[in-house]
Amino acid sequence: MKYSEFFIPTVKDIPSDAEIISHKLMIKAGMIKQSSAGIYSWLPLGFKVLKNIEQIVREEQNNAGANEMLMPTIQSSDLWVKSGRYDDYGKEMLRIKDRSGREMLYGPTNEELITDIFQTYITSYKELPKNLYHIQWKFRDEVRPRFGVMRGREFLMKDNYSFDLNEETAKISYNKMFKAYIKTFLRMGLTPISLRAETGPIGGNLSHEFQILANTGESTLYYDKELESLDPESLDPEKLQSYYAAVDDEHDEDKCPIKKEDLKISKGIEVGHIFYFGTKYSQKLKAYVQDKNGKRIAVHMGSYGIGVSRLVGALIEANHDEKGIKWPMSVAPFKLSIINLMPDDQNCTTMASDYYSNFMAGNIDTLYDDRECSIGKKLSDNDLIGTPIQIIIGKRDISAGVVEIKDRLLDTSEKIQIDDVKKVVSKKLNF
Ligand code: 5CA
Repeated sequence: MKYSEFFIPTVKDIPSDAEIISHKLMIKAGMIKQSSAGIYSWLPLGFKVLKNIEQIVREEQNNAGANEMLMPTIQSSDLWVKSGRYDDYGKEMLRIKDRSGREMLYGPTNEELITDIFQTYITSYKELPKNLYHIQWKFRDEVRPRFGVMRGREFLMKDNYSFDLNEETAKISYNKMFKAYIKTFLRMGLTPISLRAETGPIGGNLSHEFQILANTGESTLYYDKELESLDPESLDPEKLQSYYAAVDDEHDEDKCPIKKEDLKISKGIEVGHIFYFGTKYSQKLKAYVQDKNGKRIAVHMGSYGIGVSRLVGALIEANHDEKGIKWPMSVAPFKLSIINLMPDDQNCTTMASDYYSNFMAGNIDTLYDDRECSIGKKLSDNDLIGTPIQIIIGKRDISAGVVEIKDRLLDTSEKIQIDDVKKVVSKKLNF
């Protein structure tokens, strides 16, 4: 993509209600525009990151055997009345009437709808287990939407639902998802910390929350240091669940079961939450299957959520400096910027175009900064939007036979011989 053709409305003045760094940087980098409280338009740069995150989430769900589908955002109230949550959900639920006066709502989550789909088609234990998910917008009329996309009213969530014959197999499904979650966050270059959690309005008695470490996070976490060095190839959910981890109001120094030298204290942000709630919804919504003996029994269910749009903010909280965002390679909107400092100079432009076509041909998402603007603005914009690797092409460098390569993540800048540039950059990009 040529910068001159791309729409990145970077801005200098940040609205005063942007309190946290990710909110400020998302506005500054032209990623989002608020439409009304807690509701945002995703501008091209923000949308690219959202899609990259969504794709990692999708791949790990598919790897774990979950089926992708899509349920509507608008639901009828009927199933919610049956589950008993139509009243329980209170003001957080956005209620709408259609032209015939039927009560509808903008879904805050999908336990009811998916249970109804399940019971329509599945009647035998032979078809279990099943795991279904979608990545869809949700609406929760939060009392205080704040922190940009981190606590929105409209937000993108990946939610899936597992169906099993009994508690034992339901726990296998739960642990599969647990593992998929850790892998998902590790792929994004984050450090996930899993904690036992409250179940709240979703219900049930087994639940884990997934926080990621970020110095500017809202919660304070106390946890076993082992949780910081997980190997994605050998994750054992049972073992991970046995490590100590607690949020500050649950942590008691005197009762903490691990040695002081093994205890770490860091800030975190909740990005995922999983629940096992047994037959809570299947009983009320009649999701029964026949077991081996022909007896009809209610299926055991779990639900699993990842805040896809929240992750955009959380990733920035975990990866930024005073110049702007530092995207981990796996989610970066552009992996490489080619910055032509002198578009008027034939040598600079020939070289920049050559690198651009070379890396685009290699399927590297590249931003070619071909704008007619000051050198300072070019450099600061590319740092602000956080491109991990930047090739900086200037007239004086070319005369000296070199090109500058900046690594935004390692915070290094080196002058590389022109002939070596493609090799060095390809290595950094892993391609
Ligand atoms: N039905 C269950 C699991 S599918 C559920 O709704 N769980 S949840 O309420 O914990 O939400 C799942 C994830 O969505 C949270 O971990 C969080 O990352 C994200 N989330 C929840 N509320 C918001 C919000 N207001 N803004 C942005 N993300 C949110």
